[in-house]
Amino acid sequence: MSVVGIDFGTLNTVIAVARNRGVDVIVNEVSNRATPSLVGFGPKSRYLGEAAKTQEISNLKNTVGSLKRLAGRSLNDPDIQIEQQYISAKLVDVNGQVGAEVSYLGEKRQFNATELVAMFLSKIKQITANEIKLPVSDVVMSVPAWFTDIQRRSLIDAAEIAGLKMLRLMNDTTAVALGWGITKLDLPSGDEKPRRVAFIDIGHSNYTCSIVEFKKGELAVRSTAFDRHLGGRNFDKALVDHLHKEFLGKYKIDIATNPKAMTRVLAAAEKLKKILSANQQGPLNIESLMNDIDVRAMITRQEFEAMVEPLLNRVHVPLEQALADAKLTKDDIDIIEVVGGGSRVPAVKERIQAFFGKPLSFTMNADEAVARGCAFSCAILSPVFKVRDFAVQDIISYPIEFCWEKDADIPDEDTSLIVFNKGNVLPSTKILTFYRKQPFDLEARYAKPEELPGKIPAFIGRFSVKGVKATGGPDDFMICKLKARVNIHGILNVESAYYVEDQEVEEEVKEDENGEKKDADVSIFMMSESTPSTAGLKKSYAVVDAEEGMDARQSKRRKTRAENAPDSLLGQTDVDLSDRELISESSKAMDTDAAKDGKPKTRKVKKQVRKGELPIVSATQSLDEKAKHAAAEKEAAMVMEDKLVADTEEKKNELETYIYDLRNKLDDQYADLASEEEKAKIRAKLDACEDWLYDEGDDATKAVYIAKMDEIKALAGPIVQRHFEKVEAERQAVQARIEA
Ligand code: ATP
Ligand code: K
Ligand code: MG
Repeated sequence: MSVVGIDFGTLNTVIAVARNRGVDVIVNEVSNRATPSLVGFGPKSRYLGEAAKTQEISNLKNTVGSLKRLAGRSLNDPDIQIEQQYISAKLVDVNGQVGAEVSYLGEKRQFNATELVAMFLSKIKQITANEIKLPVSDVVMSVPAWFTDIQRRSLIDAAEIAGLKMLRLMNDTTAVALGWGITKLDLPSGDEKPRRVAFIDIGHSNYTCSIVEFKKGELAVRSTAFDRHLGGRNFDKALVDHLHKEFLGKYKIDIATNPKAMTRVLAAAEKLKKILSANQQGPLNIESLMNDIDVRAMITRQEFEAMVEPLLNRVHVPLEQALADAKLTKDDIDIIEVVGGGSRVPAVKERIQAFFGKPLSFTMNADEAVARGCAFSCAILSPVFKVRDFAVQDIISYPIEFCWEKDADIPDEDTSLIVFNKGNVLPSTKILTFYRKQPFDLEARYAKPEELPGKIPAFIGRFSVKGVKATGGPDDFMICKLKARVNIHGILNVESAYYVEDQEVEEEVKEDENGEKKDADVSIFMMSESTPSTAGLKKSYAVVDAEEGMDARQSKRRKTRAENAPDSLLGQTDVDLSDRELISESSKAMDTDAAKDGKPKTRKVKKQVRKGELPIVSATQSLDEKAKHAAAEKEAAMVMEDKLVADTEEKKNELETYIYDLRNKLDDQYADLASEEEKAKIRAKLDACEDWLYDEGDDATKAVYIAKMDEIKALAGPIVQRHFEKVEAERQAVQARIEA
């Protein structure tokens, strides 16, 4: 079982694996430590990763990049218009999600963003499996903190389509923070002031700053702020815009009219940008860019910085926001760690340093820190790997509210409530209480749509609570409890619902091994505040915080606890931590009849006793199982097809090489071992095969190449045998001489 971390970048993807002695970044099939995040399509197969990059210039219309930024988005989103500037394939609408239209296997085909991401992840899976020689399933993958529910669901669907099990989608900077913290042995403990680190990641397309507090064995993200549209590619674009104008004047060519020229200038601009990170000036030369014209330019760092001044002026914004959200000042930050390829621009570093007024740290590998952090997270979450426990507590990026229809029986009921605020810890579970006589629906949505990227709709999901009916009791309402959870991926679900009844019970007060009050009836839940009295019903709901803290430890603890959890009155055993925590919380507030004479302590409490489950029908933005299954089969078929094409190509190459080799050997080591007649016959066969290869045999099947090879081998067999015998005889002669 493997433990894998994936930094799925806009430009490059980095894979890290946990091995016995630590975490290593692995190389792909051409020994690169990062793989281009690109998929391409050809007449016979797909080109994924490096192959897509190699083909890019000659296959622009069928090459798609910026994959993660397409996931879960729609074509009419203004953000997607921005992406189209960086993507050479045509973006189209595919059943509501953006996708690409390409020519594949000689046909026009459309693939949606989830499918495109799945294709790339399936390549990442292959690269990893080839390198570590183990099957790959469990992964932790990075995601920008600003990704919403629908974007995250798309990435998880894509991973599943590719046959990967997502243990966690982890925010980029949180992954960096984990990688930083897990290796530190001197973190503050107990009541000491936590160590505060600002993690800054500037990638190819986006820029994030998280402020994170560390203590021994744990980290808590305090705030995360971002610029969704600031990264290396914006700097490249500034250079391209400049060169566009310069070439118009100097060479009278308009690169904007020629996609191939544009792509070549973009690639050259990126190279020039990197040169300018280390030098005061740099050249740009492109031969025969357009209309047979060679272009050249020389740009100084100063000129470059003037071009990107508007971008540099945005650098301080997320930093300020992150401090404000964390309610901290610059002086509270102990360390500023900077990662991401985009941070290598000297002027960017200068702006960040000027903002904080202190030196920056570059102790982490700028290109690999995210992937390494993800691999650590995967190791922590994986049941098969032992790693120092380190708890990771992240936060929610946008407030989430629930809305429902007014119940006619409850006159002054509200119809919406913000359940998860921005900055709420993640993962987190909250219990919602409703008083109802019949089944009802509720909708979850982002409370501030204007904060969402582009035009992402506020809608998150619709949840129908079934099985609700009038109780026939004094107030006739069923008290319905809904468990809403933002999970470890940052995705919202209503995970379960049940109903309770008010009862007075006497119970023993026990202490469990953690010194925590253990409640026998874990199904019983008491609200600590605003408990509506069923008599004078005022408010129809109450939300009680059941926040979970440190996910890593708890996700393990959770398993054992669920197993050990005593059966409830109804015999349900699937009680999760949040309930238990709630109970211990609310129990504290209760009176206990603590007998001092050694008799068991008991207390009389009014409790809501769990009476039964309520079925929930969820409509979220994940693919349903059937669609996911179909997509997975489609992907698996394409993987097989690609493999067949690759194998065929390999057999063809083998045949070509064999022809060439044999022809040489006939003049060399086989020369004296065959008659002229035999040799002439084989040569004729080789010539015929070669002619065939360059003609109709150029595009034959694997079986045909193998058959051709066998035909030649049959002809050459006797000679090869004679050669073998000759070599063997010589060997024996040498052996005999040694033994004599
Ligand atoms: P994102 O995080 O935005 O999704 P990513 O993870 O793919 O994207 P990175 O790999 O962190 O991005 O960074 C890639 C960017 O860094 C590119 O724009 C690249 O040109 C830029 N970059 C890399 N090296 C240098 C350098 N020496 N000087 C300037 N820029 C550089
Ligand atoms: K990356
Ligand atoms: Mg990145």
